Amino acid sequence: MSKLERTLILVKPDGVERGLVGEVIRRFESRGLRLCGLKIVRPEKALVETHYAEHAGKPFYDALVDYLLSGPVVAMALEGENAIKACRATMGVTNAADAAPGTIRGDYALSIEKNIVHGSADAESASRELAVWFGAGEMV
Ligand code: IDP
Ligand code: MG
Repeated sequence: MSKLERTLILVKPDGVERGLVGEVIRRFESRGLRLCGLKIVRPEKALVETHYAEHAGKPFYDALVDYLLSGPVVAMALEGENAIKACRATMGVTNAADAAPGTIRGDYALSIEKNIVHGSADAESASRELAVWFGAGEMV
């Protein structure tokens, strides 16, 4: 069934540092997703901890928070039919070493940690994460 959805995508600090912001946006826009929010931020630690609350306590959690704090992050809200699943497919799987060529992670990353992009996993995460990164009035 097709659903009009919004999802949160982040270009993580490694993606920004490597100049991949335009490439990431191009891939999502080419797929037919519409930008409805876009900004570059140096997030506070508390924001990153809220964003990644589901991973608190895992062995990689502290390194993950440090990674998100290591440089500017580009946050975007994307809208389209089945946007959440479509964006995850365009990104490729978490471990970039396993990500298929043609996906963002499969074309630009090799590691499970530094993997260029974040995308919301499901509808509940998407609405929670969009509210973490975008204030009222920051999306069109
Ligand atoms: P996702 O980004 O594909 O949704 P999650 O399992 O939600 O993957 O993990 C969030 C992020 O945490 C990953 O994108 C990656 O940066 C990091 N991460 C996940 N698993 C590991 C791990 O086993 N070691 C190191 N970092 C990890
Ligand atoms: Mg996730």
